[in-house]
Amino acid sequence: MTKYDPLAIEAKWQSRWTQGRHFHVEADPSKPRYYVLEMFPYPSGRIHMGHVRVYTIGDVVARIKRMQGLNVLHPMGWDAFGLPAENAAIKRRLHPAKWTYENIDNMRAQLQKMGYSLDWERELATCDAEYYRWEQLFFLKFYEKGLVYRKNSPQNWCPDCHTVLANEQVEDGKCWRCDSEVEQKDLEQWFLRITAYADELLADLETLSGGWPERVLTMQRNWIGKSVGCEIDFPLEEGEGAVRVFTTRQDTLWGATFMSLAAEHPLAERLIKGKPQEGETRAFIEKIRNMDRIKRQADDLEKEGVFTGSYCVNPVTGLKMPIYLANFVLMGYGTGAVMAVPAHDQRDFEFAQKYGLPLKVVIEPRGETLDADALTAAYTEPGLLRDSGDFTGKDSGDAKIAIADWLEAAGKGTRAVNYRLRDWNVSRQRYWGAPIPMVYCEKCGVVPVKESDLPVRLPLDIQVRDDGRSPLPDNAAFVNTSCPACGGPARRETDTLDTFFESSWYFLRYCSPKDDTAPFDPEAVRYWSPVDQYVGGIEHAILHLLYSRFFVKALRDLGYVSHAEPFANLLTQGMVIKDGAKMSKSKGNVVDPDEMVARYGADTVRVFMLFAAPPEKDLEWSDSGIEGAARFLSRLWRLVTEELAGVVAPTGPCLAQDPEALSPLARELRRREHATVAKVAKDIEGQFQFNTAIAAIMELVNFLFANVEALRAEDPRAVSSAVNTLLAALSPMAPHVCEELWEMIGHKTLLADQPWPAHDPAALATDTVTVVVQVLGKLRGKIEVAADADEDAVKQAALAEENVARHIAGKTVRKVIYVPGKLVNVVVG
Ligand code: ANZ
Ligand code: ZN
Repeated sequence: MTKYDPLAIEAKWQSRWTQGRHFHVEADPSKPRYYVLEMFPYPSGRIHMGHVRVYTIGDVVARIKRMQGLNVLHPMGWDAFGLPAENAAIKRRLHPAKWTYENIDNMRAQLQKMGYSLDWERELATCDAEYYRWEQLFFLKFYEKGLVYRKNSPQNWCPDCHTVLANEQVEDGKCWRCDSEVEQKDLEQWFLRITAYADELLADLETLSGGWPERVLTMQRNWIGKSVGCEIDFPLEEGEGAVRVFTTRQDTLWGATFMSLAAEHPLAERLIKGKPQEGETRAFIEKIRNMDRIKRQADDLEKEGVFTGSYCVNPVTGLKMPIYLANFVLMGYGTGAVMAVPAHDQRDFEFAQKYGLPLKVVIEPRGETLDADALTAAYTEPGLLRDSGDFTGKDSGDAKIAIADWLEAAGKGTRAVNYRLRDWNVSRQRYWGAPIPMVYCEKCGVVPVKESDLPVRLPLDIQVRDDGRSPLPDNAAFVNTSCPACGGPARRETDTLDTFFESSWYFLRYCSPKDDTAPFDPEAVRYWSPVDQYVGGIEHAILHLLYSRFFVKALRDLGYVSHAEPFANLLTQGMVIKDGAKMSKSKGNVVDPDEMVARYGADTVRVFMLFAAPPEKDLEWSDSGIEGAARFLSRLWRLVTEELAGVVAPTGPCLAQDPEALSPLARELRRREHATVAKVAKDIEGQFQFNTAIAAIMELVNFLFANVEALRAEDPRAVSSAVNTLLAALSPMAPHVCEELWEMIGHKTLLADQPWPAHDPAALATDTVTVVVQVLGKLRGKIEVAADADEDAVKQAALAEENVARHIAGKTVRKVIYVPGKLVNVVVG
């Protein structure tokens, strides 16, 4: 008997798998494929338990699919650009490149120790020019197509990170990375026109339903935020022109009593000029401009505004409406103007209360009368229209449609759709990113770099600055270039691309990662795409997933790919927590994977992670839990190498055995063996219930232990089959120990190459009944069938019975009659 020595075993199998290029795959259209991908890690320095969890989940899926005969792509790489590298570099006085590549080496070694069945030959790092040159090409192609443009606009600016942030990267007015208060700053920036795809990004969420968590679909829907309504003109009281509003509630038009504009509204200047309150108004505009967008949108924002001194006219009631500037109206949404309906909109209600503006009720609950003076809050529910001209008495839902029709016919307004989604600002004022391939020429203006001049390499001979500012603008060798159009002196763009640019297409690059003539081989992408199973954190539910979806659609329209959605199925795993909180250095509750692997072995860590919680739930780290997993694997080891030594032969899993020839105990073992395989496959497939799958395997181990003496004596073949099956079924979760035991019982081929055990459904039945078989009324045999076996299965078994078969040989079966649970009569002639 040898001792279970996980570290020795794991090193041995990891090197065999690598040497045999075991998990390397090639596209092969003659084979069905399966692409399983976990979100690639940021090379922060060390693998943490969160990584271990997500990569273990993906690995089990990869291994089981491989055993089920699919050609499985399971790659790994590094999301290697980004701020933390730069910040860490500043702190440690290291070059970001050195820091990043060293981290990659460390983390690769850590991942390899986990025994993941990855095709390491496809490894990529997004900070390599061989990678980012292709996204520079995409940038140029997008530019040609009008999907990239440059714009000066107020941006979210993080003073500590010295860079702009996308809206998605601002959380509660704070930087998602460093928690600093975000400021507003006017800057020239590059944008990707993701809004051109708003409709398709929204519509195609339907096609993902079922494959993606409903929660993520809802978050994406809300983020895209489609609003359907009308644009309506309110003529100015003085002079030409009108204020155009966007409203989703045209049914409340008769109740609009004042107008609220964004402080940045282009009409503001004209409306306030020369009015007595001009000074006060200007001061207000200044104050609002400096507030950040996120705060202006918050529900609990104290509503504030100023009267411009000007009026407009309600186009249906003729009411003279004072025009205000209001802090909650944003210039970037709709038209930057809101027809205020204080009786039916809560923000307008609060505003009206504060500034003593009139309320007019135009919607009432059926059968009730609302008194404007008695309202304590806006009535925002549907109801019946009142005091609304020809539409009075109509249901508000119907009135929306009727009023939109009427406005269009009367030329007073048009139907309009608005999206909350904004174009994606991809400019970052940081060093460690992919250079944006554009130059500025004094003569020609903005000029794209020639495709043949790609990549624009990020210069590595730089000194990181202590204040975090990018060294690129001071790097003359990088900045000074010649204009691709006129050849005259020009300056390079020194902003770099948002790192979400890299992660928006890496899953395509994995299909042919070494291609140096194209971003990817279209044939390979066609074969492997879309990713069948994507696994990653819910924190990427909006950003990364939306950008990737957009990229695939944009690349499709450029002719690069032929599919429309990158990820067919998505699993969002929960966090790993300890003492009720997410593991983090600041909380001091970090458990280091390396330490755990050194103490227990990777198989134990894997089994614990999979067993402790279903994947979408948070996983609470527990020392007793990992001890339990370790005990289970030791028990399995002892069972095979000691208790059943000499009994188990390399028979293969789910051995075909005649149940009648087995003892009752062996028959029960056989039933459990088949039931375990069926359950493991079913629990993992689609459901990812690794915990119940492992529990089923544990039960089988317990049953073998409990009956070991009797089983040894009675039926070694049944025992062999059960143990072979057990190892095959557990191998996706605990691959090393299973390979080792598999080899020890005498197999010459790797377990990783075994087909998934095919269980016999008939073997699952708990009770069997004896059915007599007659041929032309004469008893010719008896068969044992499952009590709940279906008629066809029983008839087939009857015809196949040895003696019966002899009696019908050479004759034509005219009819087979089945009396359930009792008798089969075969009529021949
Ligand atoms: C009149 C009205 C009456 C409105 C009512 C609502 C309720 P969503 O669904 O988010 O698209 N709005 C329009 N542009 C705005 C802007 N730039 N800043 C702030 N608010 C703006 O919301 C559409 C509603 O938000 C519009 O419909 C408008 O107010 C307001 F009983 O118009 B509503
Ligand atoms: Zn030029």
